[in-house]
Amino acid sequence: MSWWQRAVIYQVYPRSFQDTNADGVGDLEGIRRRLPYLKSLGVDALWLSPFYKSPMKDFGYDVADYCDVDPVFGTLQDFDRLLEEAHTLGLKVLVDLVPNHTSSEHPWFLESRASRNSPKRDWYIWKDPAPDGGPPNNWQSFFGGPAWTLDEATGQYYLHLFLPEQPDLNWRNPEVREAIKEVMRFWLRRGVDGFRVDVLWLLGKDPLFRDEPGSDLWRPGLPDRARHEHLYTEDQPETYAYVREMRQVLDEFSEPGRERVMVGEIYLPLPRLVRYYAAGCHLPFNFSLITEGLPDWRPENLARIVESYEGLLTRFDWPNWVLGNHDQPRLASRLGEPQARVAAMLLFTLRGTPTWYYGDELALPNGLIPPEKVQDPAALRQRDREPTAYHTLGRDPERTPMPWDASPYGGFSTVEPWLPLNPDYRTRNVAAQEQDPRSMLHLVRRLIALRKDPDLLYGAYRTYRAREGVYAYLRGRVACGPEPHGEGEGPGASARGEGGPFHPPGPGGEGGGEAFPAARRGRGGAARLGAWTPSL
Ligand code: TEU
Ligand code: CA
Repeated sequence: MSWWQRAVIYQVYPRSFQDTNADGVGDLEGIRRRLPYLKSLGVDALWLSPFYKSPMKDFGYDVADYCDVDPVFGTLQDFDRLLEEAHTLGLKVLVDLVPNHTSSEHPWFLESRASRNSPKRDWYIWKDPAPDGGPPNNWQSFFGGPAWTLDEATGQYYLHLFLPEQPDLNWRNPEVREAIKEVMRFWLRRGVDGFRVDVLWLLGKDPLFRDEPGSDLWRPGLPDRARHEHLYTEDQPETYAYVREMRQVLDEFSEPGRERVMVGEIYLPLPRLVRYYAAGCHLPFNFSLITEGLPDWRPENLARIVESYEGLLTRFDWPNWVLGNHDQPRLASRLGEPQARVAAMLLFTLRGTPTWYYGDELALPNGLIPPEKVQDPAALRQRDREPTAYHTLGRDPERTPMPWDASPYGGFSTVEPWLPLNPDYRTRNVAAQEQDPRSMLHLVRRLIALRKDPDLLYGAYRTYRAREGVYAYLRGRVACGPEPHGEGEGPGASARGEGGPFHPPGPGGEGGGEAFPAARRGRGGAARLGAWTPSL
């Protein structure tokens, strides 16, 4: 077992964690000062969203210099200090790698757009206009509108799957791949433990730039991008080769006990997601609880999700689970606090590495963003279309400042923060929940501690029951045997449940023997029963 298989990963959105220089924006020094909090929560690894030099059109996912820190977040020295202190505390640090696109102000793009003959022209994706002068094809941006912008000076369009200020790099060009691998080496040499790779599933593009076919699923109100299927703009065959190349760089820097890992942001259906394991991605983010579980939080549906994922993994693939991130509405707002607690129990007791989003341990709900305070370009671009509702769109609500205590601005800052604190921050904050043993904070801390139990870390998964408002499952160190005496009327054991052990045995070398014997006899013991009711 490697560290990243035992770890709980905690995502920090640096702008919103802790401000230390009174500019209303969180910074690296703030994260450093809050390391003791993260340590006390019991997490093992931090993933930091981008803190690189950026014009901040997409709050750091538009990188202008991959190898420097944006002044709003601090300096490279601040980063080194944060990393060193995290390591001293036994915390790993993953940084965000944004290889699909740069900022339009990155020197590479400035050079590329300068002329059609620029040596870096082919570092980005340039195409002549269609015969009518319009965009080269019908590809749509994730943020609405065409994925192509015309550069008047050179008369060609460039591709951007996100904002026009985020031109897509041309991954077919080996120089581009080498440049990004050099960026990886830069941070690996500084000592980072790995990367969360942004939009990994979008790196490859159809070389023929074919139009996307219309989607049957589209209806008014859905984003433009949903007008079309995504046959040619995502999950292309060459993307697997790109992943393999990146993995090789990580392996160059890995030693036994000190693997450097790749966590991949991949929004794909599970059967396509799991192929990224074979390509070399250690942890292709499994968003199925977000995309399929939160909209349909019934026991039967949750069991179905868990079983279909378990059933797709080979014995070399280590599972992982996620409930929230900086692009998704807050867990507590989707489920309400009681079921958010249940969701935490689920996340920390399923098989595989959990990733936790900052603030969810307080059951922090979506923030309320007044129209004039909207920051997210995804929302601002809807302003014309949704003049009365645009401020409820976008991703600001899940990016509000961490409420540390009841002081003005919640201990996040001494000045007005870049986004407002949640209205209830005087009662919902870290200090208040520390005092309350029944708080979500205490629950999450206890769950993270509980997860260190070998049964939960290494044990198999098996559905025990999933019907009539109850989802119960077993976790244990040995392979699953037959159904427990007639109880298996739910969806049943996972597809991987039959036969011999299908995962490495626990540290003591356990293995073999009867599956969940204690549970089957209806007593406590090595196997654990995870179950919940809405009364928690
Ligand atoms: O997100 C990619 C992505 O697909 C999201 O934009 C998602 O579709 C959207 O937020 C709706 O849920 C990554 C980053 O996580 C996001 O913050 C960036 O804006 C985006 O890439 C571009 O780098
Ligand atoms: Ca600051």
